[in-house]
Amino acid sequence: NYSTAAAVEELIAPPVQVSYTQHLINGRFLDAASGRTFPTYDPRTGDVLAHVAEGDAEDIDRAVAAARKAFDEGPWPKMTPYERSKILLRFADLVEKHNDELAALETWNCGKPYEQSARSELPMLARLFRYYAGWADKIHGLTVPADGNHHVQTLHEPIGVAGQIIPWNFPLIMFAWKVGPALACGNTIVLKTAEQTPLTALYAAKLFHEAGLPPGVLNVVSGYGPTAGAALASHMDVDKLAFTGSTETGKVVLELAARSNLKPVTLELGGKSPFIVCEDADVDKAVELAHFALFFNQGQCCCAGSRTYVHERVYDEFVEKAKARALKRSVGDPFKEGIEQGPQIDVEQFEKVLRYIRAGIDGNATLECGGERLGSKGFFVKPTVFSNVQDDMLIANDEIFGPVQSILKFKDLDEVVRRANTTRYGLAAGVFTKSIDVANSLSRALRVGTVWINCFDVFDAAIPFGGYKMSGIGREKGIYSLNNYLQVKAVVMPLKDPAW
Ligand code: TXE
Repeated sequence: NYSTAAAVEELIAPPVQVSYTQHLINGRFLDAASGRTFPTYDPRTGDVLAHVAEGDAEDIDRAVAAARKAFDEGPWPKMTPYERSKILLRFADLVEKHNDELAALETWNCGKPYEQSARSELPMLARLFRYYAGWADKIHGLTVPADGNHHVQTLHEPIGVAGQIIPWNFPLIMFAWKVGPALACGNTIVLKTAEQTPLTALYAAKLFHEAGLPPGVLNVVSGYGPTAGAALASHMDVDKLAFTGSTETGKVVLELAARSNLKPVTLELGGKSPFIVCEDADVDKAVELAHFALFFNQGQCCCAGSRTYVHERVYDEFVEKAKARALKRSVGDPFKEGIEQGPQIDVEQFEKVLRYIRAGIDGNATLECGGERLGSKGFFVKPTVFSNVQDDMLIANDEIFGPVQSILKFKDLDEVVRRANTTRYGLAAGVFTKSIDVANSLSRALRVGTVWINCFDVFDAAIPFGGYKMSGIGREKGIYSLNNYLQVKAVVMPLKDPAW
């Protein structure tokens, strides 16, 4: 059965202090220009964890000016790629040295299980920066065989000052996906963290300076979206914008970028990913993987497998076992060992999840288990499973971003492909089958940026990630992420008989 309410009410004191709450601009910690601060919370209780400098347009101006100067005059873009690579590697070493502190801070501010922060996400952070360190000295242009008597080459140059806006569900991993490629390519950065989770990026940016990053190369501003975020997206001196968050806000920042200086924008947005369990599936394994695909990180994943399509032949058995698995999920203080699920990030998300659960019940989906909060404080939600979900229900269409699994029944593969693709999103899909033919044909038919066959949430640094349709524009990670941070310059010169 569910963890008891006590598991979410008797809390462990986090084994870490909050060290940095000011903006990090030009290598120095600074108060907001306005002097204002805003609270950040412990999602286990809803209590204030710290007060953080509240950035607005003036702070963004200061940070962009520092990044501009560091790009135009500073050593960073002119350093040898090998020198840049060594700084990224030194940062990765410092991440390992401060693993437990950073992990505790991440869990405290974000609510994810400490085991997940410390044993999976922090090692991944170091790995991502080592991956990008490897790219720094392997970025080069081409010699182009153009018609005519010309020597033609392309130079791959850094794009300039990158503005980056990140969400709260994976604060440090999102920091890495954005900062890693931008720095490897020689850019400078102004990063705006999510207002819910400002703490770990400040800590990480401080470590970057310890690793030898010159001042002004990586500036971190805390603050809200419509003020600090919008100022960054519309800044005339920002050369590129990268954003991860909701589809609604993605449209807003794209418009701000277009209306200001037409800076190129990459977007990583919402999803409603299908997880397809075929008739040949080993049901026990499929249940476990589908459970992980949805409930991982409190269900707060853009690529969560939030439409579990199960073949009619195995449907009843699957539903029964999915319910049993959800009932066994351990929910509680994320600092406690063995806890699989902590609280949702904040009261808005918590209430949004409970509203969608209510919509599922009102829409006549069958509530198999869960359906309510756990305990009386903080933002814990019981793992929830709905069966008999129909494609036209709200819970089958909207991104819930919480621990709510929706199970739908299908009869044949053509039908499930059509239904899986009938969504405005196209981020990811899971397919569970023993047949290589089914795996091959479904992976080609699904209109999504990632297809995981018999696995899910595999996030290696080298694997590109991003969305089709309204799940986004562009790819992060892997070789594809470098293009987002490079300009291509063609240089053309006559081989003989110069015009002059
Ligand atoms: O997202 P926002 P929110 C989805 C998920 C969630 C919903 C709302 O469904 O329930 O979005 O979450 C900044 N100009 N995802 O409100 O608003 C904001 O400060 C510039 C999916 O947290 O998109 C934060 O830094 N920036 C997602 C970032 O945008 C603005 C992860 C994300 O916030 C801004 C998170 C503005 N006008 C939520 N308004 C994913 N793809 O993983 C806000 N921001």
